[in-house]
Amino acid sequence: MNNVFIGLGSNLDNPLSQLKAAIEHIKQVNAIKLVAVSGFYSSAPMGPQDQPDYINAVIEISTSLEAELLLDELQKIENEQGRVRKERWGARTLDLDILLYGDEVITSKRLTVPHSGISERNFVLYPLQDLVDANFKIPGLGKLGELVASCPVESLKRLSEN
Ligand code: A4P
Ligand code: MG
Repeated sequence: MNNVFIGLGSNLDNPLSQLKAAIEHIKQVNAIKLVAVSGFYSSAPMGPQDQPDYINAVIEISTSLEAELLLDELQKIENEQGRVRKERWGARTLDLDILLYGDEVITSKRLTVPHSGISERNFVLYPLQDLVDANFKIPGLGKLGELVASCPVESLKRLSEN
């Protein structure tokens, strides 16, 4: 079994419900066991500013699926929840990213793991910090605590609900 962290993001069609529905869908996949869910966070959009704020969270799962098969399952769920791919970094009902896949480094046509941009994204690092301690090592990037320390909070807020 592989320990995997998935980043969830949404900024359309009731983002909080989108994330909760995605977690339920992920739980229903046979080869996936849900281990933990971070808090839910809101933040201003990274990238184009003419789109609503995002809600983000990170979950930890345990899975026997190899990385590309896991990506297939996550993309099915994105599609079921009405995701239409248009503009890069544009608004979306659901984005599911494989942040970390055990301690593997993957660079294939379909996958870059650890997910590119982890170290600049407060909406990934802060939720991840809800699930693992500061000494947790991100392959190729160093300790989570150090990444968090050099990534400003800016508009990121933890929602009180949940
Ligand atoms: N892909 C490569 N590596 C991975 C991985 N580790 N996990 C490939 C998942 N997919 C990965 O993704 C395009 C392709 O990336 C996939 O087909 C897969 O083979 P996509 O989600 O269809 O395309 P995209 O949305 O244009 O790009 P991307 O990179 O997913 O967007 P981002 O970087 O996730 O940015 N602001 C805030 N505050 N919060 C957000 O969550 N998200 C975005 C989207 C922009 N601004 C945001 C947020
Ligand atoms: Mg994505």
